[in-house]
Amino acid sequence: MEKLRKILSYFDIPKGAYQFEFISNGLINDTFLVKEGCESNYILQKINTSVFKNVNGLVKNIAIILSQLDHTAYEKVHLINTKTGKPILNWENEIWRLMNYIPDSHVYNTTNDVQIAFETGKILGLFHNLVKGLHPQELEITIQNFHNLTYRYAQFLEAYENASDTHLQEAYHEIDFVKNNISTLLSIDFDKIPLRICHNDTKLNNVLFSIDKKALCLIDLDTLMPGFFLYDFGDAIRTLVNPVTEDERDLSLIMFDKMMFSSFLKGLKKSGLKFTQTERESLHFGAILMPFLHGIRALTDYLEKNKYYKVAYANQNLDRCKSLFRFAELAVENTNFMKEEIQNRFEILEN
Ligand code: GN1
Ligand code: MG
Repeated sequence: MEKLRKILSYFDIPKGAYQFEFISNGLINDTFLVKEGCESNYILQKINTSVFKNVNGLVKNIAIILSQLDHTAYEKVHLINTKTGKPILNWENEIWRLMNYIPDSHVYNTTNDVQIAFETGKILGLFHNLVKGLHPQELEITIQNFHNLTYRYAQFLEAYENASDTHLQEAYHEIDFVKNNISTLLSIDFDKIPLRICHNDTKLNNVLFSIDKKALCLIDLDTLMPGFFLYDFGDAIRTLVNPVTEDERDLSLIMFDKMMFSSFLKGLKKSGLKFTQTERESLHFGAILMPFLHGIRALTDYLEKNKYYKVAYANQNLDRCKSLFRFAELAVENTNFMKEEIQNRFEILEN
């Protein structure tokens, strides 16, 4: 607490009797809600610099994107400068930042509410509409090969080679799942899909909502980078269309909720975002690729004894992998449904 108070004192905010509440949603950075009495005022965050090695690039990207997000229907979370006018604080080799807290805003970790799905589609489309004027190459790469399956597979193979026998036995089925499915997933041709600026972590709990269930904005802008829309599409689908969390252990609870999928599409359509034909044809694949890719990443980290993600218990990464792979299977089963829905709703294309 004393340390947090000290860190906060470097930022350019009014003096106050602030208190700190740890927010446990993120798996990478350390996040705290800064409150004064019952009022929530700020979000204080320590950036994990072993994951985000290019902090200057990350800060630059966020500044570029925030300058594009001016719209009456988009509420921005911005960075609050330090007293010396810097957007981040470098304190004893730690990097900290402070952001405004939008009053009464909150996130959903899971939902089966179709309005939330609609709103998520709408805000994601608005975000993409607002940033599409920028050239993707204007952004720096904050994590190399972040959604590159070839790279993630290579990381997995290395972890597999070096894993303990116990880990290999425990993860036997999941390793098999990777081996059986990897070639199909790697065969997808990205060449004709347009590169866009993507958020690259559009899971449901990175969408901020008001109390009357209106989506306000996307949060967690650390992975803003060039990418394909199917990435953002897939991350939103895997967390919206499945009513349980990504580490759910009861696999029978994992579902592909078609109503939620359609509501998300309706919201996306409402945003007016347009796709090229190849892009439109790639979207359903995002809903398969992203849970698979996150599953491989979780499995790799399990085999490496949890070096990357924060875990609450030793097998949590394996549980995440099982549940993500189960959703990927369900997405495959729903391929035709997804394709038809996407085609029926998005007939107007850009070239
Ligand atoms: C990590 O820390 P958090 O929750 O924002 C990860 C994402 C995953 C997510 C959950 C930089 O994000 O890719 O979707 O966990 N971010 C990074 O699976 O690895
Ligand atoms: Mg994130």
